[in-house]
Amino acid sequence: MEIKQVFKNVGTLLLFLQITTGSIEQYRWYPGLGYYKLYINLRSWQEAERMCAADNGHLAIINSESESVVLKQLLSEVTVVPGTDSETNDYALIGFHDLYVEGEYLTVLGSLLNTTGYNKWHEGNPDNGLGVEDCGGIHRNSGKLVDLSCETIYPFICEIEIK
Ligand SMILES: [Ca+2]
Ligand SMILES: [Ca+2]
Repeated sequence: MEIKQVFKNVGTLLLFLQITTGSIEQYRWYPGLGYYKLYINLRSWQEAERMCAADNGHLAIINSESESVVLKQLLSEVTVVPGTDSETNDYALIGFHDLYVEGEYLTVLGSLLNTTGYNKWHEGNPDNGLGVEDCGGIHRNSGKLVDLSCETIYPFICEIEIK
């Protein structure tokens, strides 16, 4: 095989890997806010955060009303996420939790949730449902916050911040 052909094949392989592994190219840029990607692969919260970290990002943190609108918009583009049921389809995991102290909500970057600039809860939340809801999410219709089980698998939204 000619050397040129080898390089071409390596290039094609790299492109394939970028597409299949969820590279930054699949993130969407929103001016003034950052890069976001809705993963429709269903994951538990901690597994989802690991996948965002592998993209050099983190589970999305909402800092404003307009950022909540962006996340809502991403969700609205996938009306039914494959593998979800009528309940889990309503939510996507984002970057906050109360894993350390019940009722004390922290972002994945360690700040208190009520200092992020967006702290609107969806009706009936947080309710620490069944005593196990310590992981954060967003409701697809309201764009507001919910507490969810950390073990249940959901779609999730990663964010790469503007540097
Ligand atoms: Ca809780
Ligand atoms: Ca809840």
